[in-house]
Amino acid sequence: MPRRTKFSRRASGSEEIEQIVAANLDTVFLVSGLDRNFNPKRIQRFLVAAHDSGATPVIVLNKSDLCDDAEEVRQEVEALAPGVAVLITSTATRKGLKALTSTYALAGKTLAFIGSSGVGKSSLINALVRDPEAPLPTAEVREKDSKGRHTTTRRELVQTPSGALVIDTPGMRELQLWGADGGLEEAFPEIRELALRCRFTDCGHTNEPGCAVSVALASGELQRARFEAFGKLKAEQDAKVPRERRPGALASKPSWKAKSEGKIPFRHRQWRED
Ligand SMILES: Nc1nc2c(ncn2[C@@H]2O[C@H](COP(=O)(O)OP(=O)(O)OP(=O)(O)O)[C@@H](O)[C@H]2O)c(=O)[nH]1
Ligand SMILES: [Mg+2]
Ligand SMILES: [Zn+2]
Repeated sequence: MPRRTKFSRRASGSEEIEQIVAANLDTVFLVSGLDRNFNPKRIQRFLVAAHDSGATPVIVLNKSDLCDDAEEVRQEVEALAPGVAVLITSTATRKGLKALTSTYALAGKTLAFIGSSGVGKSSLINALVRDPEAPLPTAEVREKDSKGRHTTTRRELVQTPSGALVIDTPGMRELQLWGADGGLEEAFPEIRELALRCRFTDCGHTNEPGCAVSVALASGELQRARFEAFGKLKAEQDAKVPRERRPGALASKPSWKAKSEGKIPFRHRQWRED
């Protein structure tokens, strides 16, 4: 089937290769464990890739039985992920599993569980699929740091009793951004909104005149931590995502020679049209 959505990352190794983790997803569950695995920066990074995928991201905070105040963590995560649903689950107490089934595991929908090793992706899928005959393998995490043991080693698609298709994926050691399909801007909607009001369409939000982002930072309307997180991911994306993979970009950059011969106009700053 043609790919409608795809969750990609840069394959590990030195070469610039796209690894498509899963395609045609309706929902991508970004799973974290509420044990020592919890890492808000990682969630933010996964969120950018999930927004780029075209599927709807949902953040799953699993192992709530191991956390004294999951609601407090939920609030922290909601602030990192405006507009994204945050679910609190536990395969041990079955908390949140009904919501997962009744809202997302619907007939004809395709879901994938993504996250680092040991967060409980396979355990959650086993709970959804409820097939005691053939459960997906799971294994205990390391005591001292809650690190998983990379138990799932291949991607696998299973069906729930309701008719949803669920993809289990191996735990990711790292997620390097691949695409640049607007996922970063979607993950930081308040910055996107502000940037639309900057005078220059390609404003770098540093010292440009008429920069709405700088004004919002100065007034405290925009949190500096949010802007810095955005800036780091943007720099990574700009450094790693070659121009030709950015949306609307030319397949190859016009050469300096072609430019200087006047065949291709020099790129110049454009005023935003009102
Ligand atoms: N306390 C607690 N343990 C859980 C929960 N969910 C999963 N676990 C345990 O966490 C360990 C890792 O679970 P897995 O399902 O294998 O994790 P995974 O994300 O699939 O890991 P990889 O396949 O290595 O990527 C297992 O020992 C599970 O029993 C939970 O909600 N609470
Ligand atoms: Mg697994
Ligand atoms: Zn600006």
